[in-house]
Amino acid sequence: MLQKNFKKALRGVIASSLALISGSAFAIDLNMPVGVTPMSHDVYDLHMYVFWVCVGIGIVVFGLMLISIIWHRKAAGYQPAQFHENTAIEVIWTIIPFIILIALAIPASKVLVDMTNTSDPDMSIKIEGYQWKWQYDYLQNGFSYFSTLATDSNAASQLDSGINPISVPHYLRDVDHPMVVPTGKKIRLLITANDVIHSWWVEDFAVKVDAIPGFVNQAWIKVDKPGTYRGSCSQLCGRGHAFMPIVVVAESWSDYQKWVAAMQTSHGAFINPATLQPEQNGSPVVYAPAELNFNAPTPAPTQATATATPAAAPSPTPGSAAAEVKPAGKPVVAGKSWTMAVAMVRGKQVFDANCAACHMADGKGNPAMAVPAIAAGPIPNGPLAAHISLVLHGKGIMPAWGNILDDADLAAVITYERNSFGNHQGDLVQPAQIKAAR
Ligand code: HEC
Ligand SMILES: [Cu+2]
Repeated sequence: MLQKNFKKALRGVIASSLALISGSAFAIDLNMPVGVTPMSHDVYDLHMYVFWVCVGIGIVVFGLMLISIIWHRKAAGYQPAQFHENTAIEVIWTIIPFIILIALAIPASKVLVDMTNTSDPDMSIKIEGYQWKWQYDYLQNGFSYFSTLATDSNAASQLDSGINPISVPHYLRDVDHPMVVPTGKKIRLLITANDVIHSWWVEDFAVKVDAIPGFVNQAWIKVDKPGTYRGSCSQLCGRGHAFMPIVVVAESWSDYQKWVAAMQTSHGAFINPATLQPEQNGSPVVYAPAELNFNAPTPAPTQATATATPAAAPSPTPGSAAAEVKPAGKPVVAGKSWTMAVAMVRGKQVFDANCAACHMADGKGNPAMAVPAIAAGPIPNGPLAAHISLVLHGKGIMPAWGNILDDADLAAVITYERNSFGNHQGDLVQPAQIKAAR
């Protein structure tokens, strides 16, 4: 019986492996990818060079062995030659490997030195790892944003979601807001982490650099051709390690500039709530220009609208990147006040990106993890000050969001919690209130 089951299982495994091979594996290169940056080309060339040196050594060594074993075998009557303690041979087989090692070390060191040469970049992007997402900070442009797992991947990855991951394009390899870079420019990456060690790895760039709290590691890229490049965190960083993919969109300098301008405009629009009155023209408010679609250069699937969860936020335009743009260190937003509609839209996005993992998208909490519900919860329906304080400072496994989100995001998410999931507190929290409560 057991044997029968085992055979059946084995047949299944073999059949599915064969299907895999015949389906796609021939399309999969067995070699390492050539990549799209000068660094990745150098790494690839180095790899090929070392590979051919190894092939040469293999041919010589196994060739000699084969000749001895097959043609000079004892059974064929050969007498072994005697060259014990032959100085000449010993010197030769010491010198040859030594020369080979030098011949490998010189080009390898050259590539290594090039890799660390981050001097004189055209621009710098700070990349910060969080449990479990990435933050991209465009240092010269004054904005930053979080890049979290795409909502369709997230939904499919939930226990008993009933969604077949195979039906999700780029399952666990897609994000809501990719990192966007221009092609043909030298970009310095400053890589660090906020909580535990992560590692930023994009194969096509030949960049795999540890993100360590308190240290800033460096790498650089110069992407040859426009496209979407995918990577992942490559340092086991906790429960959500598999759920913090990396997506980099490379586009031409002019497209990139348009994107930057859109980010800045939307950010500017955001801090001026007067332009965002939902009542204007009687039409539903559009919080971000259409071209602000983060996935713009790749008209490919899903993500532009992925944040459009069917929940009850009054937002017809979920692509509103504006909502997650942070005012890089400058508390521009803090002095301004905003309207309920603006706060609620942004609050929903902040909630879905940061809080839904534990409190669930429907606000019902997760009893298995001892995460309380926001719906009808005592704190979201109690005094505001206690609510703000809990979110700012955390408690137990509830993170201290004061260190992670800015005043505007916090004000928005707290407003959202107090007025969603059946809670009707009616308060509209202003960024200034968060600032005061810090
Ligand atoms: C890692 C899981 C986790 C995440 C992510 C998380 N929370 Fe919590 N949260 C908790 C836990 C656990 C508690 C219960 C804390 C306690 O009382 O010990 C909690 C409690 C709360 C409460 C009090 C609920 C009540 O009535 O008791 C609020 C409000 C809250 N969280 C807001 C947020 C907000 C806002 C975010 C996102 C910015 C967030 N949480 C993200 C785990 C999480
Ligand atoms: Cu990680």
